[in-house]
Amino acid sequence: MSSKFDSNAATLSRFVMSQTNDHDLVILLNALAISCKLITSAVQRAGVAKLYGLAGEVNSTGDDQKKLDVLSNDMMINALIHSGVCSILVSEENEEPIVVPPAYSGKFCVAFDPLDGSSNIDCNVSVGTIFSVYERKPGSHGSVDDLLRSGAHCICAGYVVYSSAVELVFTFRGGDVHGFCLDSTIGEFVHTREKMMFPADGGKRIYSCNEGNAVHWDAPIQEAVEYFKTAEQPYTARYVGSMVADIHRTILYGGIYLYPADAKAKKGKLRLLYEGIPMAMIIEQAGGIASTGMFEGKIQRVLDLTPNEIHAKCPIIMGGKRDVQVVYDQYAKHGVNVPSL
Ligand code: AHM
Ligand code: MG
Repeated sequence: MSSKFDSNAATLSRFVMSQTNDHDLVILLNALAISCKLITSAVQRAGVAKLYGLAGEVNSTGDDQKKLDVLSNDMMINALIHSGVCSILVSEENEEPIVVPPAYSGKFCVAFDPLDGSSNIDCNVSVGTIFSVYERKPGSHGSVDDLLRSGAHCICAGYVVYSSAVELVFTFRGGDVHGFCLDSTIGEFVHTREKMMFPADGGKRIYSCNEGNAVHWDAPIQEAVEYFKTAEQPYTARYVGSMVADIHRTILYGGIYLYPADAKAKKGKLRLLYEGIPMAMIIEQAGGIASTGMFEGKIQRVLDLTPNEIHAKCPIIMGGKRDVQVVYDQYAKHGVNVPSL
């Protein structure tokens, strides 16, 4: 008999426990989920709680920090420290790594952007949280070296999109991508999407980028975007300006998301540890392509990059094979060696 009450709720914790025997990993994902529930509450109550606007600080990358950025960051740091399973945390909002006091220290190292899409906070447009998890190297007590490793070392990555619904998407290294919606009536993330994959036929023809930067792009990127607009089956443009929302739509509907390097930002805008690696792992495990486009003389896979510092940046070209191929074709026309997809 159908009922609005579920007597067998497939919660996130239950799912994680079914996937791993590592109890510390279960505790870690629980702490991440709790932080995201706290952030949900802050985002949803931002107006009444007077949380719009600037905090008066500038973050590690030189961006103005919003009050919600600071609060979300504190929520994540506190939850992760007290989980007892982390030794080092790096956040987009902190210049320096956060070393967990010995009394709480554990084996995981976590990188996160607590509230991605800051420019959208004050007008209630979707924002998100992004995280990636690493294990300490053998013998290490937890240092930035444990995080300054290629994406191949990332053991788990996820994001949460705070939107008309709140959805957490995550994957373990080498595994499927799963989605969980926050059911506010029980305060739990519930398993709603099994094995998320890019649409097999490429899906909707959507390109997503900040075209305000077009004059600074290299010729192949300009030509690819021109192709998207003039192709026999033209693409449509969608750009939220919150990476989490744009990537979530790209996985579900198809298309391509670009934040390329350009003449004024040679490494692009997005951060490798907080945005590039976690999103690349999710995109690839959902059947998509996560490329840098032209970066430091060649086209690279984001997951092959090794950050040289915790706030290192990287260009991003992520999407379905059909659409990333369009970008590669333009590079090939300019004589660049492109990987085969
Ligand atoms: P943030 O972490 O400071 O919010 O910056 C990251 C955001 C991404 O979510 C988004 O894709 C991009 O910056 C948008 O940048 P722009 O405003 O230059 O288009
Ligand atoms: Mg941010």
